[in-house]
Amino acid sequence: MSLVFHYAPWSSAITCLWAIEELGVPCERVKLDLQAKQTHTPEFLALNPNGKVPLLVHDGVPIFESIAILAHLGETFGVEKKLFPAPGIARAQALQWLAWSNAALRDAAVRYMTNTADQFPAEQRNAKVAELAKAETNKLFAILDKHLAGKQWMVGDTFTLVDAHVAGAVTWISGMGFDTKALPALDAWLERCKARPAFAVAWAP
Ligand SMILES: N[C@@H](CCC(=O)N[C@@H](CS)C(=O)NCC(=O)O)C(=O)O
Repeated sequence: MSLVFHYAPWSSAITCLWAIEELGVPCERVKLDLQAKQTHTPEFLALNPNGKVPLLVHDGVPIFESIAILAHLGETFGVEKKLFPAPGIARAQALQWLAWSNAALRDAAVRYMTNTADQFPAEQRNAKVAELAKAETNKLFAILDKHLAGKQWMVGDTFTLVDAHVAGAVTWISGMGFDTKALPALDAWLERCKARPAFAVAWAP
């Protein structure tokens, strides 16, 4: 069995890196420099035509999109280790929160970032779009806080890779100035997630 994982620090790949650490599976890691356009070489584009990380190559077969990678790693290596639910209702809930994290939460936060951050040309930024994206992100944080009220983890009674993925998104979004302190259940859960040794490894520069 061979696993090769392509990533860049502080990118969408970090939650998959966190998952690989939690699972403890042997996996070659290839660190790429996004500024140097290392995801746009012909060799990389042949594996992922989108030119983006994360990318997992499992026994020679490339898999892109963080949710697909995370779910694949979870169902292949995580069920016995209780890091991913077995097929059934809990598995559906896991997929539900993974999809929500990317399609709703990250999407709103990316819209906020691209309409506020200096790295994007001023003439392409729109203050109204940024305001709406900020409100949406805060609304989604409130939904997460409500879901976590009275719970330790996102799905079931133990930490799973779903916690890693969603907490990874929340950590990144918090870095843009979104405060979690007024959301007690979310904030306490985030601290529990960040206390895991794998978090520090995944977020290293
Ligand atoms: N929806 C994708 C997002 C992937 C993505 O946007 N990756 C960015 C880093 S956060 C990237 O590799 N950008 C490099 C580029 O576009 O040149 C996922 O979740 O895997």
